[in-house]
Amino acid sequence: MHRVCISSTGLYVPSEVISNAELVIAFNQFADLENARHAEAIAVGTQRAIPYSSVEFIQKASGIEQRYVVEKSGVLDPSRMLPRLKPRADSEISLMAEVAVSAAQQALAQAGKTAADVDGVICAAANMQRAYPAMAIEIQTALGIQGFGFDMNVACSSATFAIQIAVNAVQTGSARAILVVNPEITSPHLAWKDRDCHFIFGDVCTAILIERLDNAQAGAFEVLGTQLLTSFSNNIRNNAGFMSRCEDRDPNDRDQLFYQEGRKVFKEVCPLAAEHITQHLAKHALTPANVRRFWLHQANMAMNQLISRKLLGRDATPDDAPLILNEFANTASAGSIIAFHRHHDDIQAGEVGVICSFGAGYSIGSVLLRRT
Ligand code: CO8
Repeated sequence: MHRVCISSTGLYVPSEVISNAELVIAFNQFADLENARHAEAIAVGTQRAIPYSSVEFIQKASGIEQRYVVEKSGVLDPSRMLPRLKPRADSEISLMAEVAVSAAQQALAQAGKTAADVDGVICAAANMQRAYPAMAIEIQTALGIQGFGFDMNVACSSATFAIQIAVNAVQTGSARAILVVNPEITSPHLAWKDRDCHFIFGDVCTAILIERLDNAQAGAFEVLGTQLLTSFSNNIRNNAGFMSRCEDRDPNDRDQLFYQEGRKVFKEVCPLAAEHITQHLAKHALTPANVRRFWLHQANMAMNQLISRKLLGRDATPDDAPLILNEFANTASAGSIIAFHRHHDDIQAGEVGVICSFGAGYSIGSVLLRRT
């Protein structure tokens, strides 16, 4: 069995940013338009007026200050409220593949590796652009990697679950190195017309190079172990799928996009995640106090504070558990990887850290790392 490490990461950030203020202005204009259009029904009480969103609520409830998106003009157009994406011909690279190639090339360069050193690509994300051919195969080919590629989706835990698969493959020798890419283009799946969730998500792509420790540069993060958990819940859902049109559904039905019971998710997932991490550490004769840094999933600031408090028995500092969601919002499975990407340089040789994701499914994945 080979020892395995995360040798590098890469991050693609879209060039367009939407601040909370811009988002709320567009939403409130949309609410005015809709309420004027349905004024009669609202007056007689057969329809409810759409209430305004507010910057103060968003900031306080989530900690999110802005989000990057692949296209903002369509999102901020109150008569549209979704990104405007140009259709691409089959002969052109698709959007998810393009952003994944960018993040992957960064990861390869950072590790001093080329496509010839890699045997496989796993494209792991909460939403895939199409059913087939697999996004990963297009990414693999665009990067010039000989070997294999496949897609997988475990919502916000897609990245950590893919890390476990990649680690197993490298450990047993079926691959020398695997690139895990997480093109989280969430904006097309977000209900921008729903004030309960219109502020939650942003677009981004992360890449992670997993390889044999004996092939990696000094300073790589050895994977000491991975642990996955799933438990079915309807509290975070998206019913869009290939059967929707056979059900004679309106493609604009609310359940064809992301929807959730945010409060229930908060209450149920926080204890599960804290318990999961504690159990995982115990298997390695460690406790949360032995951990130098937690790179947690980035859905909600208060959620991360609560999980850290359960783990450490005190409030976590930004050094214990850095937050990136103020800048990026929730980027589904990429969130904990962005936190790692941005905040690992100061970890010393021998120190231990934990990447942990949690989200729809429910799904929880933790990756225990030690710097070499
Ligand atoms: N502006 C002003 N008021 C608002 C707004 C708004 N934008 N939104 C809601 N309110 C109101 C509500 O209507 C409610 O009013 P009232 O008390 O009169 O009913 C009040 O504010 C309080 O609302 P909530 O109870 O909903 O507020 P919370 O404090 O619970 O905060 C959160 C809402 C931020 C959503 C919070 O519950 C949360 O973060 N929960 C955790 C959610 C979570 O982590 N979900 C994970 C989802 S991600 C995932 O798993 C991956 C999915 C795949 C990606 C899909 C990509 C699109």
